[in-house]
Amino acid sequence: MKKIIYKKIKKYRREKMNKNKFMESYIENLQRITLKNFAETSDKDRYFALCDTIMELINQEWRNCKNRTRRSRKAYYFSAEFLVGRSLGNNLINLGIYDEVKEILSEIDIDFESIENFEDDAALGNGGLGRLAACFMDSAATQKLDMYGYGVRYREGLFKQKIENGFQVEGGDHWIKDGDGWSIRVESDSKIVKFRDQTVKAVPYDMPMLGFENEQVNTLRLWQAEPFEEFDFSYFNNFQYDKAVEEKNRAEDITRVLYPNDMQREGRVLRLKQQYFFCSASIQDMVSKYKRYFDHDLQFEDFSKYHIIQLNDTHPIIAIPELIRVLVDENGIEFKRAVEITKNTFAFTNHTVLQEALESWPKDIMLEVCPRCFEIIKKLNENLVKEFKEKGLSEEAIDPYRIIRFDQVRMANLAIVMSKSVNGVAKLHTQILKDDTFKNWYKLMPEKFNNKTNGITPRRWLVYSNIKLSNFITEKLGSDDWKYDLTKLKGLEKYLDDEKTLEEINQIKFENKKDLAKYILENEGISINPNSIFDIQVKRIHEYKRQHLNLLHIINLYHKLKKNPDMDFYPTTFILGGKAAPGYFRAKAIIKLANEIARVINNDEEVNDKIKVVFVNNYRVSYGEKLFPAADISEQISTAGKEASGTGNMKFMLNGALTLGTYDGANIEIFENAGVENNYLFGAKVEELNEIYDSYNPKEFYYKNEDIKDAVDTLLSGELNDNDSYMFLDIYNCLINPQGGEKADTYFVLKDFEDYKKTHEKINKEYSDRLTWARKSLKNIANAGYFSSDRTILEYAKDIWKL
Ligand code: NBG
Repeated sequence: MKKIIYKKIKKYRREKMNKNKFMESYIENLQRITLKNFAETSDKDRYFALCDTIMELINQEWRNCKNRTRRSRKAYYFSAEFLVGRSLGNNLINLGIYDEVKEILSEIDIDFESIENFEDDAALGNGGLGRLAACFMDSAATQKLDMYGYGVRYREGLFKQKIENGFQVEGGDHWIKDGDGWSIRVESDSKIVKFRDQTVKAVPYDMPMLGFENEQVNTLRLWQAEPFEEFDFSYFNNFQYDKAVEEKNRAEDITRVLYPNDMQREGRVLRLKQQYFFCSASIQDMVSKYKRYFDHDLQFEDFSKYHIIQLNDTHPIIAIPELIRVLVDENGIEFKRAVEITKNTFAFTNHTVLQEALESWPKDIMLEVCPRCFEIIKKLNENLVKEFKEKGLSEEAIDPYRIIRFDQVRMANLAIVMSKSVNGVAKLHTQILKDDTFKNWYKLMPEKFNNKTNGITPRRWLVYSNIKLSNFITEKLGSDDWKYDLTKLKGLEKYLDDEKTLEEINQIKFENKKDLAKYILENEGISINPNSIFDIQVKRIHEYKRQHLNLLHIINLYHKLKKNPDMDFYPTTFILGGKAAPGYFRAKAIIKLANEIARVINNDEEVNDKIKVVFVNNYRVSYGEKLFPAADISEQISTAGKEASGTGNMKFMLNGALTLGTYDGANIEIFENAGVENNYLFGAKVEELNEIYDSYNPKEFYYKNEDIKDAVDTLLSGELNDNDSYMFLDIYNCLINPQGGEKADTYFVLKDFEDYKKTHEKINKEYSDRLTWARKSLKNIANAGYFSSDRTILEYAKDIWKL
C-alpha cells in the first residue's frame, strides 16, 4: 500500500473564542433579520440567525483563501451532484466550536437540537456519487488542498419520499423555500449561457467548505439558471402577463429539478441542457479568471499548469468541447493548440459498469442544445479515426473507439481520449474497467488508467454523528489526532483483549440503538427493541443491490419462526430504506414488498418480539447520520462485480458494524483491512458468475431448495397483498419467469440465497457471544483508517492533480 502523507495541520481551535461577543452578535442578528424581540422569535428565525453569525465568523478566512489561491494551481471538481446534507452541525464541528455554541445557546434557553432539526438537507444528489463529492470537499479543505467545486443549484433537490399504503409517493423537496443560510449569491460573477434556442443567465451561489480545525475555506460554486431579461415588458404592457413571464419560467426550468435517476439513463433534452449549463458557466468562469489574473498569457500557454478538472462520471463531460469552444471561438486559439491544452486539463472518474448509466447523446439532441459543441466533437472524432487509420487499423477495429457512432455521441469515449487520467473507485471496479468495460482503451493507453478507492469523511460520519464513540476513541488514544489522520485508529488494537473496553464498545452501541429506536418510534410509529440485532440495509433501491434478496430471506425466516416458535433465535430488527427512481417500476415494487412484509410481521403477535421489519421513510443524509451509529450488521449484498465501490459500507464499518457482504466493490478492501474473519462474506465471486452467465438457470435453485421455493411462492400466495398493483408478480417473474426476452434472475438472487441464509444463521448464533462480537467490532473500527476520504483526496492530489 502506498504511503500517504497527511499534512501537518496547524491546530486552529477557537479556544479563545469570545463567547460574549458571539452571543452578542447572534442576538443582534436575530433581532435584525426578524424585527422581533428575542422571546418572540421562532426556531426558524433562530436557525437563520445562527447561520448568519457563523458566516460572519468565517468571512475573513474565506476571503483570505480566495485571495491566496488566485494564482495557484487548483483542482476543479465538476459534478452534477453534491449531496451535502445539513451544514450547521458539520460546520460547527469543523470550526471546533460545536460544544461552545451549544453551551452559549443553552445559556439563553435555546435547545440546539430543535434548531438543528430545522435545517433541510441540501439533497443535491441521488446517492453515493453525490455524497462522495461532498466528502471530497470536506477532505480537500481539511488537507489544505486548493480544490474548487462546480455544480448545479437545483431548486428542488431530490424528491421527498412518502410511503402511502406501502407505496412510494414522490413529493417536492423545495429545500430553500425558507431561505439558504449557507450560500452567498455572487451576482457579479454571473455568466451568459447560450443554447441554440435560448439564452440564460447563470448566477453563482458560493458555499464555504470548511477544513477541519484549520483556516482553509474552499468554495463550492453552484449555478442557478435565471432569465437573461427578467420579463418582456412589451407583453406586460399589452396585458399578456403569462407570456411576459414565459421566458423567466423557461430559464428557471433548467435548474428546477435534479433528475432522480440513479444509474438509469435519462435521455431528455433538459438533462443535457443542465449539463451544458453548469459546464459552460464553470468553464467561462475559469477562463475569465485566468485572463484576469494571468493577463500576460493571452495564448493560454500555462492554462493547464494552473487548472486540472476532475470529471465526476459522465455528466460533466460536455465541459471538454466547451473548453475548446471558448478557447477557439472566444479567444482565437488555434484548434490544434486548444485540443492540446484541453487534453492536459481533464481527468475522468468512472463510477459504474452498468451500461445503462454510461451516457450517450443522440446527435439531434446535441444539435438542439449545443450545436457548436457537437461540431467540435465531430472534429475530434474525425481526427481520432484518421489517426487510427494512419496506424493501419481497419474500420471495424476502430469501431469501439469512435466518439460518434450511429449518430450517438458516446460520452465516456470522449472523456477517455481527451483526459490525462481515467480512474475507477475501488480495486475490483478498476480491474473490471481494464478487463472489460474499457478494455480496448486500456490496451491502447494503459498508462492513463488508475484506481482511487473511495472514502468518507470521518468528521461528518463519526465525529459529528456518533459523538459517544468519537469521545471514547479520543479518550482511548489519548489524543484526537485521528480526526484528520484516520489511520491512527489502528492504535485502538491494543485494547482488543481488554474486556472493559469491549464492554464499553457494546454499551455505546446500545445507547446509539436506543436513540435510533426512539427516532424510529417518533418518525415511523414502529417500536423496536434496542436489545435485538440491528441489521440495516440503506441505499438507493436497485435490482443489482438486491434488496429483494434481503426481503426473500426475511419471508422465509418468518415462516420458520411461525412453524417453530421455540427455535433458537436471537431477536432481530431488519431495517431497510432508500428511494426508487420514480420511473423504475421494479424498484418501487421492492419498496412495496418491504412495507408489506413489515405490515404482516409487525402485526403478528406470535413473532413480533423476535423479528421486526422497518422501512424508513425518506432515507437521506441526515437519516443516515442516525442509522450508521446504531447498526450491528451492515448489509452490502450486491451481485459481485456490479457495485463499483459503495461508500455506505465504509460508514457502517467506521461506526463498528460488521459487514455482511459479497465479494464486491470496496467490500473486498474492507475484508482485507479488517480481516474477513471479523465480518461475514458470502456469495459467488465475479469469476464464477462470469463463467455460469450463459448457463445459469434460477429454476434449478427454485426447485431444489425448499426455502427458496417457500420465499418465492409467497410473492404470489396471497399472504402478501400488493393491492392489485401486480408488483409482486413482477418480482416473481424477474426471478423465475422472465417476460419479453429478459434474462431470468440477472442478478443471481436465487444462486446466492442459500449462502446468504446460512451466513445469517451464523450471525444469529455468534451475536450472543457479546465480547467476541465487540472485539470484531473494534477490529473494524481500528482498521477503517484506509477509508477516510482524506486518504482518497490526497491520492488524487498526488497522482493525478499534482497539486
Ligand atoms: C456510484 C456507485 C457506487 C459508488 C459511488 C461513488 C453512480 C453512477 N455510481 O458504488 O454505484 O460508491 O458511485 O463512487 O452513481
